Amino acid sequence: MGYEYIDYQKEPSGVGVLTINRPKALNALNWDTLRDLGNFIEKDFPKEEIKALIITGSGEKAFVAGADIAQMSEMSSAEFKEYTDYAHNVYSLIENIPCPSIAAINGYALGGGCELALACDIRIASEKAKMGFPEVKLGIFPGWGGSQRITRIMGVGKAKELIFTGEMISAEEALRIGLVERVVPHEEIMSEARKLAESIAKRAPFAVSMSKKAINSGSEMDLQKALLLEKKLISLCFDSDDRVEGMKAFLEKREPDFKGK
Ligand code: DAK
Repeated sequence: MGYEYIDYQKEPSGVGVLTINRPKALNALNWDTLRDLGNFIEKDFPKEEIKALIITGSGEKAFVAGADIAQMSEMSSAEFKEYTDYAHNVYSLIENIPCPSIAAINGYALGGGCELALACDIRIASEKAKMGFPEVKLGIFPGWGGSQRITRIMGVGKAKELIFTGEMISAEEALRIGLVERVVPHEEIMSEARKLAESIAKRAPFAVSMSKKAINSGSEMDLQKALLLEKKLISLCFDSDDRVEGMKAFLEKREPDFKGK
């Protein structure tokens, strides 16, 4: 695949591990890194094969320390708009991959890095992680989907407190306010993320994917429309080979052999 700033590995369990790899700058997303991430997700991510994707950062200190401030400071308004449009698109692509995504937050997740974690379905943080939106210290605000995704995840009041102050919070505080789902010892971040990904990978992939769609799309609709969507998607699951296999395996008291269709 030949990417300079990301690594990707598929594991035998059907879990993919995507690592943002620019540790010298705490994995800050400059144009090249963002482009590698975008090209990979759009063109090379083997979505038919992968049952859960873990996204993490390279090195001991950071998940992603945000957009690249040095590069941003030199941009014209037009370049800044292009950078933002591109980032919006990449984060939406990540949010909408068919399988669940897990952010394994192994250190700083700031600004655009915290927004990347918010575009994932589930967030697990190392106890050493620090999260926040320092953008207002730089004269901008979280504009890669952050100001919108965070309010949907943890409510308007806390989102405003984090965004208006620009303060970093600890992993424990992130857990308390619902910004992450779990906090684990630093050295166990990848093993815990893998354990979670592998437990998802064992389930019926089509059903997991449809449940993601029902939750993501349904949460943007009024309840009646969302219930109609749920009915449509559950019917698709009922007609799948995996549903036949899952129920048959239960009755035969054996493990199911799901094919993802
Ligand atoms: N950009 C570029 N380089 C960065 C960086 C970043 N975000 N974060 C860290 N680095 C670099 C440092 O400059 C340093 O490089 P050298 O000096 O070694 O060459 C190296 O990484 C190590 O960092 P430090 O020496 O600073 O490490 P410390 O442990 O002392 O501090 C830190 C770690 C994470 C507290 C600190 O590095 C820091 O505060 N970093 C900046 C974090 C930040 O402010 N992130 C948010 C970036 S703004 C938009 C909307 C939003 C956005 C973009 C557009 N639109 C609406 C258009 C997104 C904005 C952001 O994400």
